[in-house]
Amino acid sequence: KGVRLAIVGATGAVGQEMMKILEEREFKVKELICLADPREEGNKVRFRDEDLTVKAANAAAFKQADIALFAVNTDISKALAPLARENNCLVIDNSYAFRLEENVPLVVPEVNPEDIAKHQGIIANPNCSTTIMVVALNPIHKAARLKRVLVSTYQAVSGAGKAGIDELEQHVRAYLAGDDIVPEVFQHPIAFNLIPHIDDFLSDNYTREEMKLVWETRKIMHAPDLKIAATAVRVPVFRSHSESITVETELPLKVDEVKTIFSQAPGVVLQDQPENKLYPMPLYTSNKDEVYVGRIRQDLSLDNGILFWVVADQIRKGAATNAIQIAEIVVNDSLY
Ligand code: 11C
Repeated sequence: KGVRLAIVGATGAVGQEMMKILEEREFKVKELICLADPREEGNKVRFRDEDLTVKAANAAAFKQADIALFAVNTDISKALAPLARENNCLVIDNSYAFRLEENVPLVVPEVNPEDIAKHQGIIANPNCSTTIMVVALNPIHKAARLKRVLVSTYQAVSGAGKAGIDELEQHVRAYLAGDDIVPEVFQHPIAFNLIPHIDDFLSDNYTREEMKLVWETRKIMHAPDLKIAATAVRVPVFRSHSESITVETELPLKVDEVKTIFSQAPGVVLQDQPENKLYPMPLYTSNKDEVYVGRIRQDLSLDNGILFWVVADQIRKGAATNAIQIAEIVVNDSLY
């Protein structure tokens, strides 16, 4: 009983997290097929107290699978997804490759689960900072209609994978030892610094990471005209992205109403007791699946404006958990 599930990129940070979450959520897997780069073929990965052998991601491997969770970069997704499709394997892709394609649903289950049924063989998982933001924006949109969103992100180094984690550690050690720092993963030294540059700069001086927050949010929320502008910043935090968000709504909202909305919203944990120094922080949201919201305030500069602070584990809810939530709906509703 269960599905034959492949993970493409099973040895990477997101792939490994997916395996943990499949165990935790007792996902009904008949067979787990762990796929990676041919150079990793034969390596072992642990799943449910068993050592599974990593195989190369090729046509024969996809033939054995009903669903494949892709946790690889955009180029590899573009190369391998057609191979999976030719072999009747449904792709749930975590990369940027297909997110904006018309026939590819871009899904956050708390926001637009109904889009899953429209898939034509590929379902896309959004960028981590987008996923985290829309879980918090959607209940506000439902209650008072969003007119405008301004967001600044504070993104953990693990957004750049294991290499990003290693680089922060190395830079901290080198900085404290007074040694030279040679950035490789990031554009500048990341220890004790902030870098307002994630992904490439585009023609209008926004980065692609900033524009993903615009394009992907509009698609997920079915709000093509929503006004959004973003600044994305890399911070020396290992895990969990944070976001400072200001929204303008059509209908007025009081802070207490917003607290009630967040306390009832799916996937959200309200943490807003300034008097007890309680607000979301990345050290404490890591390894959790929920999106934490706090510091809710009325905007002093705007009618119908609300400010809040959002933090969530971007490897879990921002990537692995969201993909597995999508897979759960696919399996429950027999959509593969
Ligand atoms: C980061 N958000 O923190 C990026 C990583 O489109 O899936 C994920 C990029 C993406 O660096």
